[in-house]
Amino acid sequence: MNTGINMDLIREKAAAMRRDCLEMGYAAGSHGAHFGPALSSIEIVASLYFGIMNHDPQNPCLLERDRFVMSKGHACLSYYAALVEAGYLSREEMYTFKGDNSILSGHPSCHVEHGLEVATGSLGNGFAIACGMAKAAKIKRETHKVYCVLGDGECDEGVIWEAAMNAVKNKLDNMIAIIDRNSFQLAGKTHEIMDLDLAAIWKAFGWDVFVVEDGNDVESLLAALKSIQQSDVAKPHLIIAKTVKGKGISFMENNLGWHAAPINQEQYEQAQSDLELA
Ligand SMILES: Cc1ncc(C[n+]2csc(CCOP(=O)(O)OP(=O)(O)O)c2C)c(N)n1
Repeated sequence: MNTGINMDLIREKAAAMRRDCLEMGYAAGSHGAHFGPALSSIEIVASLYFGIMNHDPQNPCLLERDRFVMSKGHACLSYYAALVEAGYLSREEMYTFKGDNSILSGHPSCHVEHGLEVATGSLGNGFAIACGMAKAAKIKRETHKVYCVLGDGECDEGVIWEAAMNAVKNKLDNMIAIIDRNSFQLAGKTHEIMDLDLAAIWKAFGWDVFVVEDGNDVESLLAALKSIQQSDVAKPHLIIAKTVKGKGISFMENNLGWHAAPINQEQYEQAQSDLELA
């Protein structure tokens, strides 16, 4: 359970999570991995798991636990890495990523006993499910929160906006969405594919919107997340966190070629030394 916020701990966990992502992606061999989308989201996921969320790895099914949904399911490496660092998954399990019979598939499947709440990967659906979970909590008068990470390109999906409207109608102030605004999607730069003013649109839909200029900075993220925790605004909350796709590994940063790819030994060694230096 979280009793207070330790910024150094979150930074240490974030650094460990980056190394875990690299290890898992390398272990997946020719299957490759979505390195870029995971690396941009590391500080967001680390801040939630090690600074904000009420959860207990010893009791993964605790009714009062805050729920986490990785709606951009292809970025599951950062989610799995947080679960490893928190103790929901063993290191042995970590190295089974994408292997036969592994619970750690290329997109998350549902294994609540390991902290995996919701199967995601079809973009937009995770967010809609998260809004449904927040509504269910309201109906049952449960006090936990639902935290959901989504991609900026994911906001092109129609289901996002159906769920966003519904969340406002139902005053789901227990719903906190965080957009990993890395400005890239699968096939190009997000603004070239669909040039959306995300802050303006989400505000127009009725959400309580925060913009974090450096979403790879733990302190900035925590400031926004803490003010949401203390807020009495009867609206669902959204953080738009501006991040760097591939953050932390020099040749992956802002490089669309690393949205998803296998990594060879030479690249792995370069990435290792980047992460050691970071
Ligand atoms: C419904 C649906 N359509 C298409 C895809 C294929 N797809 C996987 S990742 C991706 C891009 C997502 O971009 P973004 O949300 O910006 O996330 P990023 O990878 O940049 O973090 C797409 C289109 C999908 N997973 N689901």
